[in-house]
Amino acid sequence: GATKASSKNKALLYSLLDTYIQNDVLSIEESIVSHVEYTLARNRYNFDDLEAYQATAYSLRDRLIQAWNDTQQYFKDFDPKRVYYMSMEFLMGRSLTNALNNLAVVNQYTEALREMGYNLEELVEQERDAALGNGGLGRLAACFLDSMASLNLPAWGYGLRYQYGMFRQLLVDGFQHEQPDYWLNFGNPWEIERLNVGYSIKFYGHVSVQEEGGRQVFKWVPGESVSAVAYDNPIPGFQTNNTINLRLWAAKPDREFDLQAFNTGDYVQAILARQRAETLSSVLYPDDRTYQGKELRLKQQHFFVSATMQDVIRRYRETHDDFEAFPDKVAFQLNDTHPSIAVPELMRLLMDEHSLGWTRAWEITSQVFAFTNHTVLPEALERWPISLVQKLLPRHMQIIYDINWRFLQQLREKVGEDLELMSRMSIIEEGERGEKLVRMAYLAVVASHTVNGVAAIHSDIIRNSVFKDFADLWPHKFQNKTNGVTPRRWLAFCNPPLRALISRTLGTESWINNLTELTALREHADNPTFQEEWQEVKRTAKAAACRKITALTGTEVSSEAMLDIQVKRIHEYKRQLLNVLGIIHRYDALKKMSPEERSKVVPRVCVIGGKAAPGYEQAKRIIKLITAVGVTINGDKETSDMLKVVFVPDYNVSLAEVLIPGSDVSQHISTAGTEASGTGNMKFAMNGSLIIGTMDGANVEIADEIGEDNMFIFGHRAHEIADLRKQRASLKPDPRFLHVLDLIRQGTFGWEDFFEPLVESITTGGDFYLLANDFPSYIAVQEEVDRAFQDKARWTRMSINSVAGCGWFSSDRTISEYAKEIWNVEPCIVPAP
Ligand code: IMP
Ligand code: B1N
Repeated sequence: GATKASSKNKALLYSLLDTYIQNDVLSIEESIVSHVEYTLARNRYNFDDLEAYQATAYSLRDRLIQAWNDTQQYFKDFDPKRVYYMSMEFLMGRSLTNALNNLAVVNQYTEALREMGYNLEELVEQERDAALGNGGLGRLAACFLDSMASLNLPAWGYGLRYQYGMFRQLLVDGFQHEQPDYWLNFGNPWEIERLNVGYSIKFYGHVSVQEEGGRQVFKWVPGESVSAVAYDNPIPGFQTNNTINLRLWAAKPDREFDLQAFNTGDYVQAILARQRAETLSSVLYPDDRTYQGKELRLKQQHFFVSATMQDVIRRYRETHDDFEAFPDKVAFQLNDTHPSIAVPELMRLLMDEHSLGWTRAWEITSQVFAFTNHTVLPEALERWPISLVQKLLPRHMQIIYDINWRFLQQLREKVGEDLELMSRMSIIEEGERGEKLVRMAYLAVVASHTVNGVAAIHSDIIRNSVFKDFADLWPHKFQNKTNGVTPRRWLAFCNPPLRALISRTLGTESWINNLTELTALREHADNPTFQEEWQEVKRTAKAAACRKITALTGTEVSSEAMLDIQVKRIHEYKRQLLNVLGIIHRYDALKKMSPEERSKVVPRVCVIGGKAAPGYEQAKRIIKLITAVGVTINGDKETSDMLKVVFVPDYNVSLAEVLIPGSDVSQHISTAGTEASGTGNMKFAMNGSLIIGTMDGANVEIADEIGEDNMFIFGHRAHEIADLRKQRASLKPDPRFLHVLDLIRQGTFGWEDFFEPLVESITTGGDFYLLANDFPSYIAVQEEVDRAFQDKARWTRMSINSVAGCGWFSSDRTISEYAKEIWNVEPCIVPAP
């Protein structure tokens, strides 16, 4: 039995660890070496870089755990309203540099490792990225955690602990190959396994109804059950002791569920069947923006959501006897519709497990959820077939029908018998061929007290088209929360020379927590000495980026040339193809010049990187086109001093941290109205890289903040797009556009048959993303870019003004808005130890 609390020597227990963790160099050395010896069981006088990295990570983890424990203890005692950020994706990247900087121990660790014979910068490279996300949506969740910790909010993240993260992209002959990302190969020193925190998650089976005391009681008899086990990941804030938690769930065989299976005789088969439960959380779906309707994906969603709801209810119930205060203590943010099955799950738990009636359960449910929409592309909207939901989650299907029925009643009372409107707004869609579907976005809208888009233009589109009927019904529900990025990872930690220059100039580091202070840089924008220092910072970062590019691609790139980068998921709407067409046009123009003319051209290195969803044929063709164009252009001695084209493989968070600070310009050129926000644009601007962009997503607000004359804006505006699409068939494209297509067709880059579907997609009435329409202004703005680059003072001023105008795009600003205007949560500052 456990020792009674009263017989424990509390005074001794409390004092024992008081002096354990100290941050002088010797203590750090001792802590690293003790992890080498006792955690890794290696010789303390013989360990390699990987082990040195791991021991360093464990040593830091001790420090994180201390702050984490203090924080959780304080939250528990103080019992503030908490927010839970629910996301199927968290694209965390590496943790070492982030932890060192946040705990303010970079110098001590650098020195400790140096004395022991190791180089911190090399150890950093040993860490695998935690790539539990596809792109912007997952990285946004990671930036939000950073801001929630730094703003001392009582917040937690909840997600899934995939064993295979985003695939590793390999290029073979210029074609994308996908390789498994088994990132846990050498363990994960940052996480804390909580084998004691586990919940049973049910699937399949049927629902039985019983009368109990004049009340109908629903009992879900599952056909399958797996266990969810918690893995906690401490998230430190910057210059605060507050350390919040990212709790990720992993599937394990359920302890009790299938005992009968063992009585049938085949013991080994029964064990193997149990073991298969673990596959549930094993892999991240690598598709962003194409909904596939896979059963395993819905299973993952329910698994994640059910574990989270049970955990939050359990925590709440530790300090509350009933659910009256639940909405005052709990806020859930749904990161897109992926966790929206949480709505019927919370209803089920409140009604079936905690005996609340429908009305009270709905009052509570509709006060705790808020929902963020991240895309308006119709192919991304989740719509689960009723037959699948019915089979996998029979009780949830009943609840969804009930929610819908009551919603439609309410609608009828308000607007009368408008059948057309009711079928338009119904959560259940009568699909083609009689197949009914659950519109998850509508379920989320109906149940949430607040719905938000992720940039001003996107929130307008939501209100005026995607959710127009709902916005008319409930105008107060709809808000905008423009995305942001953490200025720690994306400026201060990835670009130390720029951090130093800014801090020296402003005489303080307070801008890191209060990014609008950067506007003070404007007054230095034309100062020649400051410009010199600014250029020197860029040279350093650019040299590092160029070294990385050469290491990854084998192509020598000069850091004298303009470094032009487009890195993001490969997608037709993001128009990497427009970039390639522009490059081909540039090449063609170079070829037609005299050597004399050519020598006056601004040399350019064009870098494109990003992953294509494995089943997305057109995106994969675009990758091959980029590499094929690169082979031809880079191999052409006549022009290769003036133009290089490289595709960087396996774009991820860590590569972004090197490329972004080094770039001169970056491209964010989606068709207006298609990119909800974009966050890469903010990261580039924050590092003084000038933006070539359309008036789409957050670019619109970037232009407001840093000024259009500090960017290179081109292309048609969102309000023009619908008409242009209607008139596509009658468009006479610019001859230069047609010539570029001819060059591809003629086989200038080989593979002309393989590229035909790409050419086809942007000709003869196709061209859904309007490349032909925007091509002339794209070429014109590129010429403007070249002119600007030749005027060093002008360019540097624009670069300084970019950084100066980035204050609005700190995720601290975004999260403060969420906290005040959606969650109603306040900072809960943990006292210093
Ligand atoms: P929960 O809120 O009970 O789920 O706790 C979250 C985590 O905080 C747990 O895994 C505990 O390790 C930790 N924790 C919970 N209560 C306390 C406490 O009173 N002091 C310190 N840590 C706690
Ligand atoms: O979310 C980002 C935005 O900045 C981007 O503009 C937006 O495209 C991105 C299904 C998605 N929208 N939808 C997804 C991801 C995974 C998936 O399975 C959709 N990602 C975005 C942050 O707001």
